[in-house]
Amino acid sequence: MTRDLTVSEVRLTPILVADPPLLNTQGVHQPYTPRLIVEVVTADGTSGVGETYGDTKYLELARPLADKLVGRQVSDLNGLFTVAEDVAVDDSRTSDRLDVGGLRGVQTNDKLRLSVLSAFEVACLDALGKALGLPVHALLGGKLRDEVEYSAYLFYKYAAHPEGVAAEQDDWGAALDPAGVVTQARRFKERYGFTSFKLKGGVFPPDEEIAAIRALAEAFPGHPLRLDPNGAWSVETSVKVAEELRDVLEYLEDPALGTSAMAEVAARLKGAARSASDKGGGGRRAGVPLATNMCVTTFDEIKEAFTRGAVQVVLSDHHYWGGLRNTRELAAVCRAFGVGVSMHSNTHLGISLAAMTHVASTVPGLHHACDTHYPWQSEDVITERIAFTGGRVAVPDAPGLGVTLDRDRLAALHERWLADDGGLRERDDAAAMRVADPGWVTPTVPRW
Ligand code: GKR
Ligand code: MG
Repeated sequence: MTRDLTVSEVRLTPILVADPPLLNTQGVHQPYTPRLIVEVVTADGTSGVGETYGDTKYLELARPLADKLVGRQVSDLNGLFTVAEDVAVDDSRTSDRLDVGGLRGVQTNDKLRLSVLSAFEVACLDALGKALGLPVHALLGGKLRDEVEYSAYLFYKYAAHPEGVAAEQDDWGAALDPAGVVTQARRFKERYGFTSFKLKGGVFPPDEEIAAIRALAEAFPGHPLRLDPNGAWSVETSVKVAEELRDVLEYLEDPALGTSAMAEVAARLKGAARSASDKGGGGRRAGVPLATNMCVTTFDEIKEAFTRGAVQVVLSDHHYWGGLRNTRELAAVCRAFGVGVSMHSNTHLGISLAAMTHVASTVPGLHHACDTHYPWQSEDVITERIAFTGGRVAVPDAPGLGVTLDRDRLAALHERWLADDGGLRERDDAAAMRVADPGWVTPTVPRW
């Protein structure tokens, strides 16, 4: 039977998802974070789902793109990117705003468009896979592994959102010092089996964060550890921290902001390692590798960063790279330059975790556990939450992404979005911090 895979309808559902009070250098997560769920339906009734950032500026791009998709073939993914070129939002709304939490530099229409496109691409792949009876990984050329490893994403955290602010409760408790971070890591290990740990830094003075990493190294000897202050440090501080944690860090993620600063840090670490080995320090590591999800976020940014040796690992985020096929292209470029690849995450639900798992299963040479915020999200819009066993997610072999949309949950989280009149439709970690600390100003220069 020939199926009619013409897109007949695209549904966009903005939602607000509960988020615990996780700290980063910009502030603290708001009690609810916006996400956008995209559903693509074909003429023969097949549907596919995708998920992306849900702030208004993404929604404004998604609406015209949804209209343009109707009448096109769900398999025409390259065409989707061409169609998206005519879709834009008012530039004044995107010009110089830093992306909250991710600090991804200037937000251009191109970057926003790719983040929106990623959800459409994933939804189309899901629908296509269901129509063909094939998992998404098969549409990407086939999985190379049956499970994908994730790391425990540790955050400094308040016990609860400020009193009087509407929020869901969580059972993780506070983590505001090395002992709290170790307790949180133990819980991650007990609940999900993670054996690799990433600490979100840039929150406390570097010496305190060094102490937290040392405490983790002592509690979990030999386990891979990472620290990510989201560019909160000067070059000087970055070099100092990297040298102090040289023996325990798998990599240091975005210690300083931007390619130039990262290139300087990398060069100084290399120089220090060389001079130590000249002085007979044989066996000394060639410097802690630097990873990024902030200075290499588009194909245009690759050349400068790689030729200057600014980063040794790129953390791809399929949302802002424009989807799963672009993620594979990024991985191929990284391979050509001998740069490692892994995955970045922001607050997300199970649809995105499934998409990440499918694409990660197809990337050759994935040597670092991927990041995920998923354990922090107590809510979801799929019928069965995705499980971690031994810190790993089994790669689904069911048709499409292998997830089923829970329409009741989706409707409930959309209701919350509709009811919001308190500014939660835009993620703003600095505003959330000002509720607890009215004098809080988001740092615009390295804090330390
Ligand atoms: O959720 O607070 C957060 C993170 O800081 C997130 O926004 C970052 O994008 O996890 C991300 C990172 O690795 O930089
Ligand atoms: Mg990062």
